[in-house]
Amino acid sequence: AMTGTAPTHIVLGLGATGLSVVRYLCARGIVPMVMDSRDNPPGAADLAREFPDVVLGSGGFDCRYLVQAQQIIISPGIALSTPEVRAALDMGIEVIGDIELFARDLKDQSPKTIGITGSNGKSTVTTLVGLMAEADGRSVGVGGNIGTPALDLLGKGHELYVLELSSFQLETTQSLNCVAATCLNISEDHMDRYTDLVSYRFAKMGLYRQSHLDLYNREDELTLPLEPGNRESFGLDNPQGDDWGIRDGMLVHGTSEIMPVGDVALIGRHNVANVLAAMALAYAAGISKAAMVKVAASFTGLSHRCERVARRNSVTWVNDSKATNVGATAAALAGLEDYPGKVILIAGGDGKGADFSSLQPLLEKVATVITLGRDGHRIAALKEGAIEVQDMAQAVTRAAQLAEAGDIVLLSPACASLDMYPHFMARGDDFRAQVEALDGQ
Ligand code: UMA
Ligand code: ADP
Repeated sequence: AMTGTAPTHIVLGLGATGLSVVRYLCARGIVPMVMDSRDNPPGAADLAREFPDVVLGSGGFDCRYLVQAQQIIISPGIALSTPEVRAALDMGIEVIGDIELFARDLKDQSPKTIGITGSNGKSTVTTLVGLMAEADGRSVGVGGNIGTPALDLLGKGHELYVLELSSFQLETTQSLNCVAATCLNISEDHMDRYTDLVSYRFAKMGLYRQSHLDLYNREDELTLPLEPGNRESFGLDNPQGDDWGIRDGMLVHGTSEIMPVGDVALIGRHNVANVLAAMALAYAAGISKAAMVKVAASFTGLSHRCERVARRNSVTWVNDSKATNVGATAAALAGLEDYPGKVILIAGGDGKGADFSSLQPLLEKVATVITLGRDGHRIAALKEGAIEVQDMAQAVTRAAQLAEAGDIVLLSPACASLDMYPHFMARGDDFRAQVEALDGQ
């Protein structure tokens, strides 16, 4: 039971973010109260061990405390429209996210943050910029939505921070002071949390207001800043002015040539766009061209993103488990348009309220679609002869029966994994394990 005087600070959500906020506040002498709607929040054991004085209320949000707080720090997994949160907001209580705490901590310093948002490619670009900074000899902190909570990066003497930012995090952030920031692309995602694409896009666009340089994608008009400001663009075509692009087979910045496109180690056109975006951001932070080129020519990608995990009997198996929305799966399929063999696609999972119909034309190139998960049947409906299965083992077995030499089997679900797995990594690992298990058969 919660007794005693009401706490001034309440942390909502006890996942990775909530724990990082408790750590941050406690280190500054503020003992918050924590609430989580889950009966057994994932951070409960860590909290009890590290911070025995911090009270945890689980299984719901207690309005009696919320309406008395000075400040509520909300986790990205909790919607601002949650009734208990709305009640506090209506009473004028400040509700902010962990990224806003991070921003306020750095507010009196010269800008040293690079912010990256978008529907797809965030983790790839965030990693590229971090590696470029390291290759340039900088002490850099890389975190945010990519995994390490932003607050955990502070206090380590970093001269630069590279943050991956989700639309959820940006909804509760106003004070970032970015050297440069980008919205890489906008396509439908998280339609279970947003009423429409406009409100989802609006959340992401908020990042530009918090940046000295707005980097947008000139091939995606939805990424264009809504307000005037210092801006630059990237794209796969010939750029104008000081923009970033491709001319005569070379990556270029304005009139200056950087490297041949063919030397980029990542595969796929969308990844060339990611490399250009990373270079533009790195350049804004003063990172040397040599460091950018070195990383672009050597980084072959993160796992679970169009990752080749096996080649057996001349069939290639690709794990793209991180494709948790339609746009990412569309990019993977577009990259295979000229593929000479058959493509077998494994898709489905938690669709988050998405409209899958835009996938239909791309499925023409696919020989067979195998679906699984809660919303798999909605993808199966888009392709004649689609096969619905119960789990990954069945999906991989069926794919192996259908695939012939020269074919490719692609796991690119267009859905979140949470209906069947704890996260997309577990789904990709299962795929890989099932493919490896084929060898024993
Ligand atoms: N939840 C509840 N009740 C609560 C709190 C959370 O049911 O009281 C649920 C949420 O609805 C969600 C899950 O718990 O399904 C996790 O939410 P969380 O806010 O506790 O998440 P954290 O563990 O703090 O992790 C968050 C990001 N997660 C989300 O935004 C959902 C992580 O991004 C991020 O790495 C981490 O902070 C550090 O910054 C993950 C993610 O899936 C990878 N992000 C989404 C995406 O990329 O599509 C946005
Ligand atoms: P995010 O962090 O935004 O989810 P990732 O870099 O982890 O982005 O990639 C997620 C998925 O999106 C993967 O399936 C990947 O192949 C695909 N992807 C990466 N970059 C792009 C892009 N620029 N456009 C479309 N899809 C992309």
